[in-house]
Amino acid sequence: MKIAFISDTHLGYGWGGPLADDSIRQAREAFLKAIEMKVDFIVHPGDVFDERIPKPEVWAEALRLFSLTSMIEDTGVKPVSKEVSPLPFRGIPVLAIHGNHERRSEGYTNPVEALEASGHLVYLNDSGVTLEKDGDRVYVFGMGYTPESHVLERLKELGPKKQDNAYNIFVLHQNIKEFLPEDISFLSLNDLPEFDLVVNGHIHWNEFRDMGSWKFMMPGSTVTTQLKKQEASRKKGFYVVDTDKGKFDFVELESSRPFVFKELSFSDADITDVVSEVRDALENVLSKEYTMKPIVKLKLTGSMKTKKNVDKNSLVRGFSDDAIIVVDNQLETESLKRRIEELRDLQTKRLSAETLGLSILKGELSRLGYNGMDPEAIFEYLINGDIDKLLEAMVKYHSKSTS
Ligand SMILES: [Mn+2]
Repeated sequence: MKIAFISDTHLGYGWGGPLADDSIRQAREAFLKAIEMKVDFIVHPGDVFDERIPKPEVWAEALRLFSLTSMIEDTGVKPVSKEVSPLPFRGIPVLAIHGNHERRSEGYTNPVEALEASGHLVYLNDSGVTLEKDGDRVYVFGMGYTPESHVLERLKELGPKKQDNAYNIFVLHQNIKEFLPEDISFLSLNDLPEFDLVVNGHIHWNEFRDMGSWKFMMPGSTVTTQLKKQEASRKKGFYVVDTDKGKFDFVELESSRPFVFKELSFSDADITDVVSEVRDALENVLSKEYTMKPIVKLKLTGSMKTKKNVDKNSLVRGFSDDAIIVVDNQLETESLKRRIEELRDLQTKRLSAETLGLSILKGELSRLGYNGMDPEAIFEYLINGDIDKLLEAMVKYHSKSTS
């Protein structure tokens, strides 16, 4: 069978800001290309949405997107089990797991589940489904995002088993040490179940590895959101796998916004050196032609002679009409000024009140040295006003971890 793997669409990313259309336009191109290539079904390894509670405007775009696949002729792929709803099998079926961006605590409905309820996809919530077409069978097992500290335990609990006489695919949405060692990671390639194909979301650039008896693949995101260095050197797109021919093709998107990453390092520099070097770099980057306004990320590292604050406005003045400029200033500066800049940066990224609130809560918890329950779970209870539920969950968490 021919399968498209489209990941981390982050629908609604940057909503209300200059990047608002990117996630929708780029996901749409991926879906339309997959339809054109006549794939038998689509797998989405998580982060369908950018937020756990998307705005109705984002919902409308998402529903339009997922309707594209159901408005065409059936591919003939059917679930083997009668218990699976027939609704997502109109046109091209879509299977999906939840990512960290849409994961919600127990007792709440996440937006991927809501898409299943409306008949747009099959939600693999730590479960598997067998699909069949013309006697060919593919088994897909999905494990939704699990907080990294629990992932090894969860994987052991689930113990996903391959099926006989089927092509076996395992889908997850986690960090993996080999690719992002600087982030919190507990999982390495060796911990993964050796299904014929293992597909991971979460990491936003594409990778393919032949592991001998099995293959490992990451489609990356369809939209630039993490602004990591590796994202700048690789094209956005998705994978199409032909299980009969053993072919793994990466399909590039044409509508993706250009992203340039530049790191400038200084040692004992004057503020004037910093300003002029940054401006030279911007001038150089922007002397090239782009299909649309690029995102330019400047990472400043090293030290300055005097601990003086670098004013972002003086760095980017005159360039901000031609590019979306993000300055990651890691030069030594006074901590209060840096905190103000952090807040300003959050504002310019136009984060929603929710994301802003969560990042403030995370900061405060880490300042207090609290490293118990997942801050995202705590936040979820708080915004829903479920204080009793939160206390209950905390008591449960801490009694479990001390016993
Ligand atoms: Mn993601």
